[in-house]
Amino acid sequence: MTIPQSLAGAIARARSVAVLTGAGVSAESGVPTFRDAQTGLWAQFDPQKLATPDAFRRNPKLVWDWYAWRRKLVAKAEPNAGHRALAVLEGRVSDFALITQNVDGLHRRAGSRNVVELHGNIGRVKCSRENTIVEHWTEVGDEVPRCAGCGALLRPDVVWFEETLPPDALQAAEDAARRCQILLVVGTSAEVYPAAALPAYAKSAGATIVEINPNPTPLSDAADYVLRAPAGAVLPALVAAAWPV
Ligand code: BV8
Repeated sequence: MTIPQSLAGAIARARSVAVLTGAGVSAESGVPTFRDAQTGLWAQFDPQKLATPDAFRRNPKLVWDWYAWRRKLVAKAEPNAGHRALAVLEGRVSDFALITQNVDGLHRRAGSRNVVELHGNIGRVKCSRENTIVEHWTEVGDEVPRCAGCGALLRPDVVWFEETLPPDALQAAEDAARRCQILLVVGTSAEVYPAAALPAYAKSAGATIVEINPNPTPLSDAADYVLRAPAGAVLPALVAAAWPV
């Protein structure tokens, strides 16, 4: 993967870098992206129709089982070279922020520390009424487990469509987008808001926008650099080009 010298030099000199990742950065870890066709039992379902409060209200068991299936997939997945390169990059840049739309926790498992999880984390479960995080729960037969405190159904601690993002996370992401000199946008179809608005904030603040994605997205035309290849190949090459050994 050849990295333009001008980009490698800009990365090496940058004081402040932000990264926005989507499901594509976990694709090479075997975690299906949101728009990949789902497999097996879930092939018949559209994730955007399942990841909603209404779906959970109408059929809590179906939604609970979908997340249990994805949780098992994520537990078996390992961070890939792209995740690891971002952890290395964090150590090389004085002001670094990793903003992710992913709920799989793979950035932290790869060693990234300043991770802003815009859409929550599939590994966490909370009470659907009190929003308190529940560490342990018992699954009784086919029932969706309930909160020991108030009896309400438990649910994954993720942000569904039509739900607002955690205000602190969104604020941290917007601040990072506005202050960075370079924004890497990796593995996202750039269609889900308000995350998809972040590159515009960075661009209007004068940042260099770099899209890393094998496919075009609505962001491609606005990007200063478009690296049309998988994140697992591009990100390690970017770090190697910026800091040649
Ligand atoms: C909200 C958690 C206020 C759950 C997810 C304008 C402003 C504000 C809101 C809206 C708006 N317009 C519409 C909305 C509503 C909605 C929205 O954006 N809809 C879209 C579909 C138009 N937004 C919301 O509802 C948000 N809430 O704004 O609250 C509000 C309140 C009421 C009414 C309206 C607004 C909440 C959004 C969060 C939803 N939750 N996830 C879960 O995971 O189960 S989003 C979910 O989809 C994922 O988390 C992910 O973030 C997103 C999918 O996006 P990607 O990550 O980009 O994944 P995708 O599969 O699409 O693309 C993968 C890309 O990777 C592809 O481009 C592919 O080419 C690339 N790729 C593949 N392989 C590789 C690769 N790239 C690199 N390397 C590879 N190897």
